[in-house]
Amino acid sequence: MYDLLLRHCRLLQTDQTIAEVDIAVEQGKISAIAPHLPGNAKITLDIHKHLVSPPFVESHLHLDSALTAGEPRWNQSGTLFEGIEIWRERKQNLSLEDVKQRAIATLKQQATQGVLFVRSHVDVSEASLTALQALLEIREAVKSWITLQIVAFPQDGFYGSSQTEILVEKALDLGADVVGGIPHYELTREDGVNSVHQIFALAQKYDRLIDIHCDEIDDEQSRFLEVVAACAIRSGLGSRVSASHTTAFGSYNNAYATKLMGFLQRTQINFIANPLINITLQGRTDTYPKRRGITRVKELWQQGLNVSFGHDCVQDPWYSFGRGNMLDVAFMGLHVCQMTGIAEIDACYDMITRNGAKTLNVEAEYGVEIGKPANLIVLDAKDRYDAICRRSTVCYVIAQGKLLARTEAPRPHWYGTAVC
Ligand code: 17E
Ligand code: FE2
Repeated sequence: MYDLLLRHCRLLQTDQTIAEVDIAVEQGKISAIAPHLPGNAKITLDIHKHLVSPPFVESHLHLDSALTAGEPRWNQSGTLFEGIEIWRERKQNLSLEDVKQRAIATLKQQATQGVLFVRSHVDVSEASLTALQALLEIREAVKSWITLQIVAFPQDGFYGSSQTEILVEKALDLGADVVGGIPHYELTREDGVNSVHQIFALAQKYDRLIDIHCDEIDDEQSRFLEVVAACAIRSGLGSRVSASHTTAFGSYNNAYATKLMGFLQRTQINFIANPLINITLQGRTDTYPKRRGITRVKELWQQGLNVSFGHDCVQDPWYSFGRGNMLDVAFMGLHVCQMTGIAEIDACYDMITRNGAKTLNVEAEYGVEIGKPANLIVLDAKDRYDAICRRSTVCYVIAQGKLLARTEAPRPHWYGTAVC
């Protein structure tokens, strides 16, 4: 007797082919997958040939600032830098309860829409480390249904104050999973370069992953990605390193970009693009033509580098919109990056699922395969293209073998007259 049996699934398998199968779950794990499984289960669901997929992976989010749009004021210029200033005001009156309540609301919203793995940056620029404490508690409180990774992120700069470097290290001591940074926002280029070296040293000392906000600016002279690449090559940390945003890469001249691409291929580092946010924040100093302000997603993907898409913001000082839906992210990503060929559309789906799992280093527990934890979602869709095209409803979310959320797909009733 199975704990849970899903009948008539269209399963997106690890090799990306789709198979019509039944899926059985026992003790939180996937115990059988076959075209027709005999036997009974405590709970049986008829999936009606809907798409069954591994869950969405949110590889880049800021949970500490989520759901604060308009507090204390609206971002009028729409720039990254005004966002940082507004957040600096807002974060002066954070409490544990305030952060926890907004973070949990955001995680529930995401999980309901099929996200079961999240990497969140948390600002560690304030001496109290309130936001970090809140997210450490939340990571523990949600672990039976969502895997949360926390990045120690010094929003005001690694050298933003004389204390910040120490605060980043303290955050790692307290249990942050990932070391973060923001080299393009340091006072000088030299500070930016030094911060990257320091981030790698801390990652090695504490045995943590690295995820750097890198070159999130339209300045074609912002070249910290090459520093990250050099450190990754020399340290051998490679796949444990992520470069987030890298929007300046979209503005580099092709001669430099081509050389850099060759170096990047030697690194195995992961790239995270945030299309909803960067199409909105970047290009603000341009008149016309106005840049798209996104990294070279298509070319990185064509070169075989691992790229994922993140949401980045849910209603915060940088971006007042966002409902935590990863299909919205993929939809914007394929527009902004012009990835409209069918293989490219499928790749954009991979960027919100398995590529993100690779970035988070959770591949061992990710994927709908026998023996793995039963984390999966059922979409009101036939395939990856259909899911993105219609931003399909995630009808069932199964987390660690248990039904976590159910949403009915909208079924409009037509009362107009028939046309023919
Ligand atoms: N902070 C930052 O430096 N960049 C961003 N895109 C957000 C916060 C959302
Ligand atoms: Fe970010």
